[in-house]
Amino acid sequence: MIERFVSTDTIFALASAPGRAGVAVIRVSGPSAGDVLRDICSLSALPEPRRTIRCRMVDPVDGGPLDDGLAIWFAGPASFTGEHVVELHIHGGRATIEAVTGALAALPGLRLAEPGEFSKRAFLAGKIDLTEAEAIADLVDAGTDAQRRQALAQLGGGLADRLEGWRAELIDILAHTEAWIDFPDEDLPGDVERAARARISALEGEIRAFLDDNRRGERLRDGLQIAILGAPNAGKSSLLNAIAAREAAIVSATEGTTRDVIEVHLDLGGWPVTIADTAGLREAADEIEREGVRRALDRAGTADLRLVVFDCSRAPDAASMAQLGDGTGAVLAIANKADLTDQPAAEIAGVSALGISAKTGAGLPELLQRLETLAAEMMAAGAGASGAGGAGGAEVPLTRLRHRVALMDSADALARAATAGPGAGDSELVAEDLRVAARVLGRVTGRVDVEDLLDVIFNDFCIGK
Ligand SMILES: Nc1nc2c(ncn2[C@@H]2O[C@H](COP(=O)(O)OP(=O)(O)OP(=O)(O)O)[C@@H](O)[C@H]2O)c(=O)[nH]1
Ligand SMILES: [Mg+2]
Repeated sequence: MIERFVSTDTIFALASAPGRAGVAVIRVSGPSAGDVLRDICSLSALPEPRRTIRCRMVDPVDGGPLDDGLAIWFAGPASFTGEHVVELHIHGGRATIEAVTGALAALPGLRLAEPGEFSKRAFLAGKIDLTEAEAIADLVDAGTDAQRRQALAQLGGGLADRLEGWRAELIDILAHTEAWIDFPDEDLPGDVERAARARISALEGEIRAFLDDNRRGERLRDGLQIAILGAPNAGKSSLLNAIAAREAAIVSATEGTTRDVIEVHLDLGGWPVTIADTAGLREAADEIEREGVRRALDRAGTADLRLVVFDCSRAPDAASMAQLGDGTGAVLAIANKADLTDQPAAEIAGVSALGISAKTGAGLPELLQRLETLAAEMMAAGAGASGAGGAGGAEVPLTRLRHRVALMDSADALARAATAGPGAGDSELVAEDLRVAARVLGRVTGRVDVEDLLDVIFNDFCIGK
């Protein structure tokens, strides 16, 4: 268990995005937050907590006017960080923000917060667990509705509850196992051991089933990665531009036009998608194009979905056919330039192809619909979610590799525990494996030794990064 943390310094930061806006919010947290509020708003006493007050703000050092705004007092521990917190709602102009933050920085004991420091203090005060802290960062970063819903469900404890449930079950099994270690001769019935092993196996199965989720939560958080591949001049860049509805990539009749990977981020019916246009696949003569082809193949290897584009007025090329037929991952064959032929291929190398014309836009709505369906299949939470708009209340999947690795370690430890031989000596090993399994689960939510993780997790949080 982490020792509860009491900070001695008071931190402040702009909580809203930097730049020009109607309103900006500055948060102050720490022991002297109340003094800051009294001084900056010239109050003789602290206002009622959680009530907005109108406030003519002045520089506490020289009394100069700062702004006319609003302030809210949150008396600790009933605040986000568990400390005394003040929110100042000021006009969102750059000069006003600079004047107020400058005045705060000049006060003794106050300093600018580090990235993620408010959330870190909230975690250390026991207000939120690590998965909830991560959910706050995801909510701030959510660019599509499905991402927002996933982050909100995680913030509501959807993931933490499941993990803590497993940990509680493990601790209970451990208590029984320890009983059989401590009293081996006390004639503990064999069925106690058998029952414990059955529970261990059942838990391992449950965790493995949860892990077998096609990485949907991580995909939704990161966005589905789609790579456009194909021979030079097949119309890959034209397709990217048609999907993005803008001239994102250069199109020309010269083969080998695209060399770098060009990415476009899209919201497809609520699902976040990154589409990457790549260099045409061929034995390139010059060094730059060769590097482009290498990058294209790299993308092909990491993409969640590959769109392999063919010019249907020409014979399919071997490199693109190889992409279709390599048997790995999801692929969609696209027969482009349907406007040039009366009979666009309905099938290429045994894979059914979607006929489109990037030039005229024919077939594009069908392609977009297909992509949206595939995106939903690859990112929607388990049964019950009916698309980006219907994921509310659905189970919360794993959203980070950190969670996945911990669950895999936990399941492996349980597998060892379930299969260790009978006997008192082995019971010790079983108990040790159960402790390992419980510990790695506890690290996901932050219930046990996570000091080494905190900087890694919270430094990643930053508004407007
Ligand atoms: N008729 C017709 N021409 C197309 C279509 N799509 C692309 N083109 C043309 O085909 C040529 C190549 O298009 P690009 O989109 O640059 O092809 P690419 O696959 O990106 O080519 P590289 O970047 O060289 O690999 C251009 O002259 C386009 O105008 C289409 O659907 N119909
Ligand atoms: Mg191109």
